[in-house]
Amino acid sequence: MQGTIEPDIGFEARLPISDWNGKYYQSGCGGYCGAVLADKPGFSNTINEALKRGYATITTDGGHEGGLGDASWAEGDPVAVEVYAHRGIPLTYDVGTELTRVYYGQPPAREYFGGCSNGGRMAAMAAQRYPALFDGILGGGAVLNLSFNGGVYGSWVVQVNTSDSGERILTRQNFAHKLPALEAAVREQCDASDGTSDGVISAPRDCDVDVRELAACTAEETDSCFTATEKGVLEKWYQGPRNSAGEQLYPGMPAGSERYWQVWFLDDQEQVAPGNQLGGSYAKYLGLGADVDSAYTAMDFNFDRDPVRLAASGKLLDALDPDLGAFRDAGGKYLMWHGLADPLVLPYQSIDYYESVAASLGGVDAIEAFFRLFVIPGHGHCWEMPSGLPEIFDPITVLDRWVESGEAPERILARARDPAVAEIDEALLCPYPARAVFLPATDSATANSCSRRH
Ligand SMILES: [Ca+2]
Repeated sequence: MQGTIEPDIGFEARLPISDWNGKYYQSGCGGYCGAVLADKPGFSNTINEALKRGYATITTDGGHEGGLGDASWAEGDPVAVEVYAHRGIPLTYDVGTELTRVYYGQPPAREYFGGCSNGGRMAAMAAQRYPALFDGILGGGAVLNLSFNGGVYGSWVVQVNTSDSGERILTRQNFAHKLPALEAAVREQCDASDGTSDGVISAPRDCDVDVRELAACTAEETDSCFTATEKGVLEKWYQGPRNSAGEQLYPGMPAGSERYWQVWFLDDQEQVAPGNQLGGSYAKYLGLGADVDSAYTAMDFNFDRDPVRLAASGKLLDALDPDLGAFRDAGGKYLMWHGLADPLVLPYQSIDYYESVAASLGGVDAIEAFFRLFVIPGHGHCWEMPSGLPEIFDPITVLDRWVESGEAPERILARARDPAVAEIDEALLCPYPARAVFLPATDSATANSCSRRH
């Protein structure tokens, strides 16, 4: 069934006609939301995978209509911004659980929330601000620090890839064909930085890519050489945003994330890439608000003056509160994951957040009874395209088993999306700070534990 929840949240609820498992599943929405995507496939801000498993489900448009990369709906509408920030979560919960109760004649026995990207941010908001609502929470690729990831990093990625004459420098047409060679060269540089030369970059933050080592173009430009102009952009992309005093404001593109740039940051002739839309839109409509005029673009963001001006929006929209004590005390379980090669929503914010919760609540040993983070080497942003490494798992089943049994997941078996072209078939994803273990297929029956990590 479809409808609208006050003040203006469009929704679709799908409830099993038979074989209801007695539970409720509420989905988040990605980007700036703006549409009810009830038929979206996979596990990223979707309901059909939960529906197939017998859950009563609901998904929403986040409280407004608009495009995924366009936040113009926020202009002059603080109520819509608050709904998008976090208020939509309990408003949807109240209606979704009531619909379920009326339809089946009994309330759901368990309630879950799941989302990726902005939906992952909503998941964290649910744990932080509404700790009693959900028995279990799934959050992947979460843009926890939305104000800086969107406003600072998003603006930087656009600005340093734009020429003085206003043209985009790296585009899909002129650069996508070079990404495989770039990825291979960066892997060569960074593989061993995590301590193991296994062809996998498992600690991208430990490697500073040196673009001077990349093959230069000489007489003829090929798919595997890089011009000085290209290297200039690459250096800044890997380095990340800095102000004019040279202070680091936010990290840069993860080493190993290159293949995903074509999805998020390389414009083609017809269309601005979604990552470039998202960044410009944050500062204009959410971050700087009434202080900017209608002609404002990402090119206008000032890295000296503007980062502090994002604080008010960050207070509302960022999901960085490390105190999950109320969620823990309510008995909730929180399964978080993040791709280490996510160039859109940098994985370090999930890692840093996990560390902050640990610091706030007695250390990793104390929090892992209710909160676990699984980082996934090679995985990009919410399964946007295959990584070539194991990255497919069923987070709903993992979480549900945790909630029902009380036993936290010690490992998650992930499989490659397309085994025919994958470099490695299977991996054990391990709770942070342990690293994933990559398995030859023949070893999967025997290798069944994550190395101890403390
Ligand atoms: Ca390695």
